[in-house]
Amino acid sequence: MMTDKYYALFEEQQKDRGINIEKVKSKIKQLKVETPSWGFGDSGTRFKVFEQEGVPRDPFEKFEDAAQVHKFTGTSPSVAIHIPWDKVDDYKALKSHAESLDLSIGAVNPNLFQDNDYKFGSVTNVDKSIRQKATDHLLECVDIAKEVDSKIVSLWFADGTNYPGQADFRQRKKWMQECLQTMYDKMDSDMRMLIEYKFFEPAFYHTDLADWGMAFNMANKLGPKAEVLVDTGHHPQATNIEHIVAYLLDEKRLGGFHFNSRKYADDDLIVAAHNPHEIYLILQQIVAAEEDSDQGVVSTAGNIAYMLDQCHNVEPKIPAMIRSILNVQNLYAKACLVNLEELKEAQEKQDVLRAEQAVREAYECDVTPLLQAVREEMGAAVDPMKAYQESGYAEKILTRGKGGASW
Ligand code: LRH
Ligand code: MN
Ligand code: MN
Repeated sequence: MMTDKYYALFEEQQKDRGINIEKVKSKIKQLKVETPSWGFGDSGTRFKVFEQEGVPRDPFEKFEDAAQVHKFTGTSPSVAIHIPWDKVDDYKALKSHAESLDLSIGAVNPNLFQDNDYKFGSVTNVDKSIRQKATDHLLECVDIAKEVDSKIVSLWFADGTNYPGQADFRQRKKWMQECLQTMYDKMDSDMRMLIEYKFFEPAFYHTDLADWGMAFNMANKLGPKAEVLVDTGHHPQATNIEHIVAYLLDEKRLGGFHFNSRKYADDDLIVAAHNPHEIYLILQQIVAAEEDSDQGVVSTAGNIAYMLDQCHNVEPKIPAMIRSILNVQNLYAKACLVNLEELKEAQEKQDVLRAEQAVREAYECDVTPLLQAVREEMGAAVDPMKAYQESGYAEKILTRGKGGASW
């Protein structure tokens, strides 16, 4: 097979570079990236939600579509749910359905932004009864997570204001902490609360959890079950996200990622469609942390919940998800090819160009033969996109018609 010829050459080249290729392969096999249920439904911008044909009509069908992504990539065995978008009468039935498809239910995401009551905030609302309602929803999501055996509840708040003077920042900070503490106390000791930040949108003046420092501080105040979630689309332009990631890893407070790409704001596009180098540099920090002498850093890196958070507004959703998974896998593979000893030596000698070269060289490697070999060994499709397109599934789901579930 042609693949073998190219792979043999690749392996030789990497061995010459001092790379332990078997270790790299096993790391790639271990990489799992969760898909978001909402990425399979209809979505759009604030101007229009376009309806696509064949979109899932309920949470059960979202899992069926997610199963296709995992079937061909072998890399996305869990699906995040968003409540109430994925509200069902029987969560145990949803769990069994997921398991019958070789999937599990991943992070449970409360939704505190789509109710009229939350116009002026949820856990930071000046009205105590609305704060209570929001807290009750957080507790409901902890219960759902327990019911479906998920260990993660992932929080994002739209809470914020549009105008100077509109609200009392410090008071709101206290209210948020109070509500989150109530939720935290209800979580089992092996559960994790992931706290996501975002600097703007929908609020245009201030957002209560605007950046990683605020999320980190909140996690620290709550305790060890709370960690920070980094959504790659949630920073001002030119933010050094890999530095944030390294910092949080060192503090043992990096809990997870929402991967997506953006050109301008929180665009939620296919991962690495824009600026793949940024995702590579993030993953490179993680791969380096996996080799840290501090076991706490190693285990933090090993427990990261990798998730996609995307909305496919104009493109077909299942292949868009496959593309994203493959892009993350591709960039992770490259990150594994950095010769860390060489990098360390260059850093110690303050050899700027050699250090930069060590990081760049791996990025420039074509990892196609490596990924093909790994997929073959994993029993996944060697070319997952092609295999999906030839499977006939996209045609089969057209019988669902238009007007599926939307976010
Ligand atoms: C907010 C966000 C958050 C939500 C998701 C739908 O922009 O990234 O993670 O839960 O989008
Ligand atoms: Mn997100
Ligand atoms: Mn977002």
